[in-house]
Amino acid sequence: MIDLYTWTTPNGRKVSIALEELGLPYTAHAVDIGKDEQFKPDFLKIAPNNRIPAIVDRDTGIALMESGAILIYLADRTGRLMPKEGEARYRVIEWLMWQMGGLGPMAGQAHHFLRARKGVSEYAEERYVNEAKRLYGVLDRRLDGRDFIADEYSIADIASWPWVSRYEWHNVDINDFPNVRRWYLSIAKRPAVQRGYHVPKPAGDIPVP
Ligand SMILES: N[C@@H](CCC(=O)N[C@@H](CS)C(=O)NCC(=O)O)C(=O)O
Repeated sequence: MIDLYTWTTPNGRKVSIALEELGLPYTAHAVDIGKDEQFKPDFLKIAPNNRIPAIVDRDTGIALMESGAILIYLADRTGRLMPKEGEARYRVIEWLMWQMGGLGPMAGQAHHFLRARKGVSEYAEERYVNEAKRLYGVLDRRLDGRDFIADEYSIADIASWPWVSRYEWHNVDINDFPNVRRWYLSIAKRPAVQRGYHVPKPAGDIPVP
C-alpha cells in the first residue's frame, strides 16, 4: 500500500496516473497547496522541499519527494513503464529529465507570470511563453513518426502529459504542434490517465483541443 500526498496539479497527476497505470493500491491524501498545507510539519517530514507530490511506500518504508524520483521508483518496483537496462532505459530517463528540468519549470513559470502575477513583468511573460513554445517544438520533432516519447509508453510520457494538458495556461496553441496534439489526445483516452487526472478530487474535464 502506498500513501500519495498530492493535489490536482501536473506534478501530482504524474504520480496518480502512474499508480493507476500500474494498478498499485494507494491512498491519496489531499495537500491543498492553495491553503499552504504543503508547509505543515508532518508533510515536511516526508517532503522537505514543501512541494507535492510525495509518497510513502508502507511495504518498503521508503518515503520520497520529487515526481521524477517517484516515477523511477514505481517503474523499478514493478518492472514496468521503463526498460530495465540498455539504451532504451537511458532514453526514458533522458526525456524524463527533459521534462523535469525544462517543460515543467518553464511552463510553471509561464503559469506564474500569466496567471498568478499577471502584468508584473511583460518580459517574464514573453520569455516563459516563448520557452514553452520552444519546448513544444522539441517534443513535436521527437514525436514525428513515433507514438510515444521513448520506444514504448513509459514514465517519460506520464511525466510530460499532465504539463501538456495545461497548454491553455501557458498560452500554447497545441494545434500548432500536430505530433504533440496526436500524442496528447491518444494518451488522454487511456482509462488510467482519466482516473489519475481526478486525484485527489474531481477536477473538471480533461482539456480537448
Ligand atoms: N520538482 C518538483 C516540483 C513540485 C512542485 O513544484 N509542486 C507544486 C505543485 S505542481 C507545489 O507543490 N507547489 C507548492 C508551492 O509552490 O509552495 C517535482 O517534480 O515533484
